[in-house]
Amino acid sequence: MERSLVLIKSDAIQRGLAGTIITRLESQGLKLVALKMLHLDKAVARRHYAIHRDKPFFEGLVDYITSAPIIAIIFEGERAVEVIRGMMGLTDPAKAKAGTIRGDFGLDIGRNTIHGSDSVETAGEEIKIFFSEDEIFSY
Ligand code: IDP
Ligand code: MG
Repeated sequence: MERSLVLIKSDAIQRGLAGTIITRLESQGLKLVALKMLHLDKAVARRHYAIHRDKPFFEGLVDYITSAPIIAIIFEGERAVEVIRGMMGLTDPAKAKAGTIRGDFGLDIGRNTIHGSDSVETAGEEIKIFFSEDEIFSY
């Protein structure tokens, strides 16, 4: 079964949207197999977003994701990566469709409420940043 790493980002935690976002994903049939709340330090944030390290928004992104706690989740399901990306909507909430999480709750491209892995390969790498094997449940 496919796995994806989801982060409920700092802006969503600050605004009390964690439950709403998790409910949307669970209601779609995605299975919660790991979950933790954590306050990222800058080193882990830089590792998670390493692919963007040369972008002009990188330092702002690291500051934002470390500005408040986040919730990290592993969801499991058929085509979980693609299903979650679809439910998230486009990166920029102004362009994301109504009915998607970013379309409905995102404030701007820097505060777009949720991260979801963009490929099965990336999911495998991201999961290792946030979880050890004994934190992932089978049921
Ligand atoms: P994604 O989250 O939809 O996969 P990416 O292009 O991988 O989008 O960018 C990662 C994150 O970096 C975005 O979710 C957003 O928080 C932030 N980001 C992307 N582009 C910009 C930008 O132009 N300005 C500020 N932040 C950005
Ligand atoms: Mg991405």
